[in-house]
Parts: sequence; C-alpha cells; structure tokens
Amino acid sequence: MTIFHPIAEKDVTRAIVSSFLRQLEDYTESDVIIVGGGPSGLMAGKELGIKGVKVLIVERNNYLGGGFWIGGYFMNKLTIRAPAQQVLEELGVPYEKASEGLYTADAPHACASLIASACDVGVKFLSLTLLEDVILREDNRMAGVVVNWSPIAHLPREIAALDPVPLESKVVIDATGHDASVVKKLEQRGLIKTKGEGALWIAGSEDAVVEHTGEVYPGLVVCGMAVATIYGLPRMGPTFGGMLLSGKRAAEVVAQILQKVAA
Ligand code: 48F
Repeated sequence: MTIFHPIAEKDVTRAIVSSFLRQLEDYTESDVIIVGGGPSGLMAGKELGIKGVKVLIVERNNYLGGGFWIGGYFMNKLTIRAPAQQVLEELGVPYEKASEGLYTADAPHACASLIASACDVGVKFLSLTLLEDVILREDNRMAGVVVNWSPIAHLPREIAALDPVPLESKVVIDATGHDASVVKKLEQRGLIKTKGEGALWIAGSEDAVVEHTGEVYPGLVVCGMAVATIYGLPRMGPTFGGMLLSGKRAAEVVAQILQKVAA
C-alpha cells in the first residue's frame, strides 16, 4: 500500500513540458509585458491583473521578488513610510509602527504575499529569462521585447550562439530596478537619454520616483528604481513604499494607454 498515486517518470516531464508550452504559446502576445519581477513590477502586474489585463512578467533570476526579500544589509525586515502601509493592509501582511509614519514588516512575508496576489489575478511569469532587446516597428512604438535564456549571458559566444525570441505586447513596463535595462536598449540607439541614479536621500526620493513614474517612450512605461536611473533622482535604500506606489501608478498609466490603443 503506497500513499501516492502511481505514475511513470515520463508523465512528470510531459506534464511540465505541455503545461509550459501551452502557456508560452498563449503569451507570445500579451497586453502588457513587465520586465523585472521586483516590488514595483509585481505591484504593477497585480494592479493590471485586477483590471483583467493579460500580463506577463519576464524575470532574469529563477526567483521573483528582486530586492523585496531583504530590507537592508542582510536583515529581512523592510521599512515602509506612510501612506504605503495601506498596501501591506491590502496584502494582509502584519506590520509594526517603528516611529511616526514609519512601519516595519517581515520582508519574506510581504514579498511572498505580493507574488501570490499577482498570481491570484492571473499574472504569468517567465523565469530565467533575460531581456536582450526590444521590438520597434516602422512607427517606432515599442511593440514587445526580445528575450533569451539568462545563463546564455554568462557563456562565451562561441559556445552559446543562441538566438533570442521575440514576445509581443501593446505596452512594455521597465521594472528592472537600478539597471533600467529596457530603457538602456533605447539609449544605445540614441532614442532616450538617462541621467543615472543620484546618491541616497530617502526623504526626497520616494515622492520623486512616484511622481516621475510614467510613459518615457511610446509604448514604454517605467516604474521603480529604473525611474531614478532615467531622471537622475536620488536612490532610497531599504525603504519600499515608493516602489509599491510607483508600481500602482504605472498600472494606472498603462490602463490609460491601453484604452487609447483600443480606441
Ligand atoms: O531591483 P528590483 O527589486 O527593482 P524595483 O522593483 O525595486 C527596487 C528595490 O528592490 C530596492 C530599492 C528601493 O527600495 O532601492 O533596490 O525597482 O527588481 C528588479 C528585477 O528586475 C530583474 C532583476 O533580476 C530583479 O528581479 N531584471 C533586471 N534586469 C533584467 C531583469 C533583465 N535585463 N531581464 C530580466 N530581468
């Protein structure tokens, strides 16, 4: 008498392959592709998913969450400034008041809950997937991204001459954090100019990042620390309210763009 139902090994492989390929085929075309699965990208995905938007998050690591698992240094307590603790309430994550307007929470709890909430509203993910380029057609509007298997970037070209694949979307969100990887693809072609992130100034940075969140190029919206990299805004260190509210702002901007595209 065994506990588990009997199966053959090939059934396990077949189940993974067929489920993954069905999804990948479906998501060769999405409403929105978000590059980067950190706090700002996950938040934007969750908010768009709630609106019924078809969202794919592309993440170069084999785990989601970016810098959201850890608060600062090696300590997994994050800080959030008012009013962004409301997001923790929405996620059902307990938090404590540290001082007036400043709250702490367990970073793994907050990160896991944000990932789960994005999954709950139908957001899909491509892990170990690196943004390699963008799609620009004759109107120069961004029409999607070009991706490859992440480990390829760490192998010599003579071993790994592997062509990437394109994925189409109506809008792309650059949520790649300090790297601003999508925007840099446009900068390489002289289509946009980044200023580079400023030094740390918590009081000034969070408002500025949220305020500057928006469309930086037709079809490309930027959120999170990538915003600071474009506009030369101060970095904010281990405080995450700005990331969460920037993700929310990005979702609002994208919803407006999608309405225009539909019209
Ligand atoms: O770095 P990350 O957490 O960006 P964020 O959402 O939040 C920043 C904070 O974590 C923190 C901070 C403020 O509190 O200063 O740093 O702006 O998440 C970015 C994600 O994008 C992925 C990267 O692995 C990470 O998970 N990423 C970056 N470049 C690429 C990428 C790329 N070229 N292709 C795919 N994913």
